[in-house]
Amino acid sequence: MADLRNPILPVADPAYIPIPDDDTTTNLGRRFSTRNYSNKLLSSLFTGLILVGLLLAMGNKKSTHTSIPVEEDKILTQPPMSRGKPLGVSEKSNQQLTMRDYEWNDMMLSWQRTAFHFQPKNNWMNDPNGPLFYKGWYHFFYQYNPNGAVWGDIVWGHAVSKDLIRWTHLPLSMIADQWYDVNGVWTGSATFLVDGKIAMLYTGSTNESVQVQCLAYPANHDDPLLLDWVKYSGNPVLVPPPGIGPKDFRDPTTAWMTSTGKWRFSIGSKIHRKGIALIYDTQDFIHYEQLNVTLHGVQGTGMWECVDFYPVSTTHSDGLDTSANGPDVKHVLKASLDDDRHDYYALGNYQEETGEWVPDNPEIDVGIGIRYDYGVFYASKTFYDPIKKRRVLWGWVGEMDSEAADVKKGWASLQGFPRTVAMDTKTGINLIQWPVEEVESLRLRKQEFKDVELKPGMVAPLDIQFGASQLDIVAEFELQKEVVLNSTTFDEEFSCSESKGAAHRGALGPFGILVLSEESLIEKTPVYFYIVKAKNGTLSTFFCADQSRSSLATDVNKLIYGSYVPTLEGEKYSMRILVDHSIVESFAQGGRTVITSRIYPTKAINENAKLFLFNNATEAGIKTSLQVWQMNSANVPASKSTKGGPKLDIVIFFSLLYLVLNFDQFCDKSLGFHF
Ligand code: DQQ
Repeated sequence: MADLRNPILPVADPAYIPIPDDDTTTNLGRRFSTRNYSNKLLSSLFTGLILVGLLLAMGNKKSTHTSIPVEEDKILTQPPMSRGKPLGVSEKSNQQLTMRDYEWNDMMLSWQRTAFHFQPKNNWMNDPNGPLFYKGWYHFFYQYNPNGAVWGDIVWGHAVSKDLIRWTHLPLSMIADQWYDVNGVWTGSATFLVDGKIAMLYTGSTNESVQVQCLAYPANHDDPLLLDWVKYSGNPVLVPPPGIGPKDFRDPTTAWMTSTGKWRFSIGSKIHRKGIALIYDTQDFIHYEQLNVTLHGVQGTGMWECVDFYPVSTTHSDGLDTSANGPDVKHVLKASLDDDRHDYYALGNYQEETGEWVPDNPEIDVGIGIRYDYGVFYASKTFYDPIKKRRVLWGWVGEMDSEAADVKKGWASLQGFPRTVAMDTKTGINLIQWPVEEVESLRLRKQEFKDVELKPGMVAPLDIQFGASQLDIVAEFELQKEVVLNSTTFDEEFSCSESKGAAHRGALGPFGILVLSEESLIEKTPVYFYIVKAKNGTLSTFFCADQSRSSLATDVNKLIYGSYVPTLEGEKYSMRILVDHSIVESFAQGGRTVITSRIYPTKAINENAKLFLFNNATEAGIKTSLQVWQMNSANVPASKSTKGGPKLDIVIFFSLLYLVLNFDQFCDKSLGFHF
């Protein structure tokens, strides 16, 4: 029987013990794991054998399928059922798609799966949760539906990696088995305590869909894989305070240490239309004191989800521990806006005495200014990596196709490739995001193109020898200087999303790269710069990605994304693009502006995916140099099953790994048998 006390914390009576459902009372504080000693081992093996048999039978049956059956001429007359909103969380379905279902075939759908982005083997995934580094392993937890490819039945998935690229998927770490989280084990964050132990705070959606905060901790801190988690017997540790709606209280941040030795953290909320970050102090993660101020709030921004709060150095690009403070430090406040499902951040100063954070520039405050990413990127979370002294950013990249297609392919959502995040010490007004350096270990063959010149209106194919579905592209562009100086075509206003995309011609742009393009350009995704010259001669740079001609399919979003990107005197226009099948991540000017796109071509797949350079400016020619690497695959191919369930060999492998790693726990402890 597990010890009901919290071993990571001083023993204390819970401040608040709500009355649980009758039938769950006896479960309080028990470990999730059902495995304990030898009788459990036997039952596990027996169950495993049955499972193996079942999977074998399923596998044999599936192997006769060559393609996924498609329903004839199905017209979507109704938008898909709303996901999330009724339970008091942001919309999780792609509500904008009411068009005719496209007839996706198996080849197109299997191409969409990625080679080096994090994704579970099947089913639905959303927010990153509690990322951390522990005893040699990067841990990644995430919102996961084990029962299907749409949002619902949310629990915590778990995977580990040595390099943030090659992941080993582990058993679920937390399931919805208590009255206080039976409607979902929602988003949470990890805090390392002074003695190196971990406190995990997460939001539970109760049996009445009230959002409460709960404490969990590793059952065995000696286990580097952190396989078992214990929910604190006194959960929930926090309920919505007076004045806060029962469905407006979620997603605790990582806690940071104040100078008085207390832990402090934030929880997202709103009051009417004002998005706010509530703030709490605690010494033991059991008793909490709400501060009588908020960390921050912005009128008109609606509910703040997945708040993140962390320090950045103003003088160097190394990351800082979440508790760092002092001179040469600014604090980043990020909120995920329930209203538009985008992640907004701002730089500012944190005043520890009052607990308030003040933006450097109130005109670009949280929710009304800068975004991490101008494409698909939400519910993000950072963690401090003490080994590489960097802050790493994870973000959920949802689907932009139809739910029907997700169900057919058996999975939905990706995580953005992990990025280091640091203050841009050159501009002082924005962050820099960049793929973690480990991505370079996936680079295979390289092709280089030097000083390629393109006159206005030209498109040039790039003869890539290794296919164009898995690439790392680094490119630099120069505009003809004399044309830039002498042009009298002024273009005061520009917006990527309100333009005609890459077909919107100006004197000095657009120019860039067509990724995932079919030979005849019937499908293409331009990633490009557009330079605006104002009457006073100043230049502004925009960085855009145009999905409008990316697919012949009728049931995918085809938006045009992008924003302004700071470009300093003398800098060339530079971009880096990671192409990984249906995800394209584009970084401009060293990561000052980032765009993540989801692309669902019907023709520009496999060997038909090509790369082109283009210059659609009307006046300026461009000169380009680029390096293109073929990227290796880090991911295990998906299961063919659309219903879920990992592949048989993987089940066996991980079952054995699981048994070996936990062998001591299966043995009779009285024999003192330990490794
Ligand atoms: N996702 C979780 C919530 C969070 C939302 C539920 C953001 O905790 O607010 O899956 O996507």
